[in-house]
Amino acid sequence: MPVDKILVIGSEGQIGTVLSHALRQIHGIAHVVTSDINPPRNSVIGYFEKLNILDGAKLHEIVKKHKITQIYHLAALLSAKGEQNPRQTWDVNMNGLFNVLEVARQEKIDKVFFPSSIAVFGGLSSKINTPQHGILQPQTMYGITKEVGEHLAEYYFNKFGLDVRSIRYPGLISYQSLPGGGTTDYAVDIFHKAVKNEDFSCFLKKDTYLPMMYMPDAIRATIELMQAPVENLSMHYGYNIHAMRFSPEQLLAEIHKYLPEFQVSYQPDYRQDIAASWVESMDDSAARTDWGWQERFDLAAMCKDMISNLQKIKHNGASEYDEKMFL
Ligand code: NAD
Ligand code: AKB
Repeated sequence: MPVDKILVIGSEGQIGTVLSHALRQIHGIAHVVTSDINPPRNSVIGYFEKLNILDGAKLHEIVKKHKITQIYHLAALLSAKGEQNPRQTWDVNMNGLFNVLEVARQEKIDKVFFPSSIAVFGGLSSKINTPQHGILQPQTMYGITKEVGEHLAEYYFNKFGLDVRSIRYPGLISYQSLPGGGTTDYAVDIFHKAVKNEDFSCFLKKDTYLPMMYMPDAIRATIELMQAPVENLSMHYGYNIHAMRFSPEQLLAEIHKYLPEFQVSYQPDYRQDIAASWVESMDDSAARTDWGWQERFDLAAMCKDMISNLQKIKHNGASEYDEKMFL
């Protein structure tokens, strides 16, 4: 039976750190190549290739060298960073994806994963239980690149038969890795401050509702989508998936059950406008029907697990990024 050989691009980020570890557990260390523009945060386990995704020739070389059969393309600039540098965001997010799709087409890659986001919604999109095929009217450069990215993914599937799969992730919460430049990052940072007994200044208003998901659910969703038989998939652009919806004040109330002394103040900045443009919950019935998506963590279960894991990390004096902890 042919063996999968996987390339993770953007492996040193919030998702890549955890996803690469999960993929190594499934496929074996020798079958997962990680790559990023930045050097690895951990002592490298397996193969690592330094790669700027804008260098299409180097990407092609890596794909051929390792005989890659599947690509998880995570490298991107996220919403908050994206508004500070829209041109670079367009460049990295669009031309990076284009390079990946082109090499995948030329080298007949079996499957490509491209993460989309709730940032594709905005403007006239309905806010609650937002439909899979509703209005997409992104208000950020990041969201625009995700919407166009979804169209590009579908184009490559229809035109060239390239099996591209995609999920519209909500804000992701993880203890293993820190987020990088997003609007939902407050929901990770708040835990780190709480566990360190430090005050937290929140950049969103206390009643700003956003859809969120715990990282183990997001990783499982990604792997389940990638393992689903292609004939079960009704679309090759971003699947809505939903797990929980909460505001900063609801999150704080849950954290207070474990750490009642924890103090939060609210100083909304430009990220408030980004959050206000996004939806609060999504209709994910297509994902449930097509590949059996089902969340496992709600707000209470996520908070309990986050706090317990961060307390263990604090107690052991280990870095959040020390992958050996999770082996
Ligand atoms: P992140 O910012 O933590 O990680 C992105 C990684 O990409 C970083 O390690 C960075 O060094 C790398 N990178 C940036 N520019 C690069 C380039 N030119 N070449 C190669 N590597 C480059 O982001 P993340 O949270 O891990 O997100 C991964 C993907 O998932 C992104 O496409 C993001 O849009 C999407 N997503 C994330 C979330 C979330 O809440 N984390 C939600 C929705 C969608
Ligand atoms: C961000 O806040 O930019 C990301 C996302 C929801 O896409 N976490």
